[in-house]
Amino acid sequence: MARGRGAGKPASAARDRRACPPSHGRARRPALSRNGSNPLTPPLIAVLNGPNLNLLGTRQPEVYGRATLDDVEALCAETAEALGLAIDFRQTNGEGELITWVQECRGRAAGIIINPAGYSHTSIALMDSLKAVDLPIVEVHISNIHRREEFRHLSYVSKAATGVIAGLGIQGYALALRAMAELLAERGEP
Ligand code: CA2
Repeated sequence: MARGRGAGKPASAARDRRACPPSHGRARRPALSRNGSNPLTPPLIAVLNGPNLNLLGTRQPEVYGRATLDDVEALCAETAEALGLAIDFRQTNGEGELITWVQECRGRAAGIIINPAGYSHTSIALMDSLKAVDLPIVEVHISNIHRREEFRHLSYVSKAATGVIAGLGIQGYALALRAMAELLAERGEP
């Protein structure tokens, strides 16, 4: 079974790292109906994290802060619950795996929040996959990529994103979930 962050480690009982899992999965996984097909089921938001974000909190605290990716996941889970959303939070170091997860969101998730990390600045393939899903997409960067090295100023992913949040630390993820709730409401989704 493909698994995201924590490969080889037991996954948290409450949160599965696989985005948009198949509907025959374990009981505690969020149900997969999207777009209000079942108004009692919270819309599922895939929160996808790219390479090296598993290292958060271990190095470069002056750039990325001291929070770990587990802290980010807990923040997202708490925020999503308050907003009536379900999340599927994952991290991968692989470009192909990230693209596969994006593709799997089609017809299963109501929206995508993505911190593509280094692939933001390099991956036309990831951009293409995001353009193909036809879902609201919020791109998040913990740091303000525009105040950093020039090579970080261009994000191909931004060309596919509905909106971008950068430079607000891990609170950017919570803000992205709030923005997603608004985007879904505008679309008439629960
Ligand atoms: O600011 C962000 O969220 C970034 O997406 C983070 C990426 C970077 O390549 C982007 O330009 C901006 C880097 C993620 C790796 O994070 C680390 C954290 C701690 C130690 C080492 C890497």
